[in-house]
Amino acid sequence: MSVTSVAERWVEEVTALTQPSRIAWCDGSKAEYDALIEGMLRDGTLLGLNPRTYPNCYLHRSHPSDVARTEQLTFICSREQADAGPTNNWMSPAEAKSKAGVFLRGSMRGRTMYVVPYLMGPVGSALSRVGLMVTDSAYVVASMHLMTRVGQVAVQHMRSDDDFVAGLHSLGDLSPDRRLILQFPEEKLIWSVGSGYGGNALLGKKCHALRIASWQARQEGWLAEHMLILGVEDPEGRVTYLAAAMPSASGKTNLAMVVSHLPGWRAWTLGDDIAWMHVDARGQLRAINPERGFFGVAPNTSPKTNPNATAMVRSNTIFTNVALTPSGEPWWEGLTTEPPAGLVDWQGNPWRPGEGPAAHPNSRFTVLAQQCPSIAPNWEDPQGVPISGLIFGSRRTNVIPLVFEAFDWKHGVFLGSAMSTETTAAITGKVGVVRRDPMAMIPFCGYNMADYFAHWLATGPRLGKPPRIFRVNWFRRDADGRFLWPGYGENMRILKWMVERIRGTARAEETPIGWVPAPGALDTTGLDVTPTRLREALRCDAGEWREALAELGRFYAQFGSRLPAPIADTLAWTLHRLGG
Ligand code: GTP
Ligand code: SPV
Ligand code: MN
Repeated sequence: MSVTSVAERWVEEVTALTQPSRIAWCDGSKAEYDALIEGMLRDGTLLGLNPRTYPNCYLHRSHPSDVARTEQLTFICSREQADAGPTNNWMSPAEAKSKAGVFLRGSMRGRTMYVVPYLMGPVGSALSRVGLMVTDSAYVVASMHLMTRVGQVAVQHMRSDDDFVAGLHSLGDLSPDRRLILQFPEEKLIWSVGSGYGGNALLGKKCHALRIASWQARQEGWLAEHMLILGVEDPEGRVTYLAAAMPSASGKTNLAMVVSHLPGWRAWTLGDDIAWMHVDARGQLRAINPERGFFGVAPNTSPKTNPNATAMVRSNTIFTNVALTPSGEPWWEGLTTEPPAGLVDWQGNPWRPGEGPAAHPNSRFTVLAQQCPSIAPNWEDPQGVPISGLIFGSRRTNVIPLVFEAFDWKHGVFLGSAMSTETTAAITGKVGVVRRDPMAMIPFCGYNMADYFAHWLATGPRLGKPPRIFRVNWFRRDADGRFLWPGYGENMRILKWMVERIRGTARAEETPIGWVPAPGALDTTGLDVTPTRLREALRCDAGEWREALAELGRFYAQFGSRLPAPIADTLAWTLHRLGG
């Protein structure tokens, strides 16, 4: 492995700090992956699953206090606090390094430090970016193999000596009291200590591809977003590409792999979590998926809800914090209607019904994207795919209709900025609390969100034909708490309406908040939803909206004069239309 001198110097620096006993440079080969797995089977980090029904699949149980992202321990360490903005935790670079330095000094003594060069994005793409991470976790390295392109290929994409994001990761003692996830955008640097889980530890994902990349994207004129990418194919074989932002554990993987019940309509998966989008020379918005695999939510993944995911995790998959059956197979709530007898829970204890979930609600699978039956043939196209529509979705029990369309780009950016959602198990803390989550980026935007809204607004006029922008909510409920919309495969009906809107053929009705499907415009052939319930799902209640927008105004207020005027104006205009 040969890297640049700047990279070598940085590795020397972190070696001096963490004092590992061994250093292993990773080349991303299959032999390396197999050796990592071997070692983890030997030391108990991994358990082998049933080789007949789940070949080359493994179970990892993380520390019980390390099962989700910890946002309260995540900081943007820009030089100026104002550049992190009011929605991010901020620490000065000096204070951050001194605090985390205490946990990192000598943290790799007696351990191996793996040096992992990784590429985010397709090979040969001008939009792909390089990272160089060190870690003392073999589980993290094996996960990076599945989630990114590891090895010399990464180094080959550096455009200069220092063209990489440096990431220092150490497990520390896994205590939340000694855990910090630090992003230094001006230094293209990440320090993460005290967690081995997901977005805290796989530094290519949220730390690099969203927090640091969003900072770079603003400077360089592109967008780094928490979005899935999919292609919708109609019965004539024409494919329309859409990207959709939804908060953590709120439906991206499921929508990206949706299986249609509508004859002739099908979806192609290009990504399930992150999209990097740029405006090409013709003014067309194009998206690449910077990742190589999926780190997906296990609970409720079943042959009924997501047959593609169920099929793709039957081999070569690492499961984290799922339950285990007596025959050595993974299990989670929702996989089958009845839990099998003799389950062992996610912590390795015998499980009995009524004891709480057997699998952790944020249990996950890690698997190569190429294993997905619906993976698009062009998912690694270096040019990316042309995006014709953007979707903002969130998890709301009430207020937000099933689907509606923005009037134009500016209004769509407003709708994205106005998003709120109910929290999920993907983050440590209370589940089901409504919080603001503009563009599903509240935990991931690496800079002041007022500037982020401005950046989105400024992107519109650069586009020859701006994508249509839609708002969705699969999670609206009736008075009895039942979902008004069946979701999952039926979401293809919503995608079909969007594609027809983009083509100018679908009918819609104007409301104060946007275009809602006209009666009969949604294809409900063979759908088991009464017209009354569908109307309820699509309803815009002016009173509820006025209340919600008053709260939104208070959220905007914290940005002060940095909030772009078009956002404030659109809020006032919407309130006026709602009779407020
Ligand atoms: P992250 O990987 O955390 O970013 O999550 P994600 O946005 O990819 O969410 P995912 O698709 O994994 O869905 C998370 C949970 O949302 C699943 O366990 C489902 O229970 C639920 N879900 C997804 N789609 C639907 C839907 O259409 N309707 C309903 N009711 N629930 C859904
Ligand atoms: C999310 O929380 O949005 C995830 C999982 O996709 S993690 O990798 O932990 O960020
Ligand atoms: Mn995510």
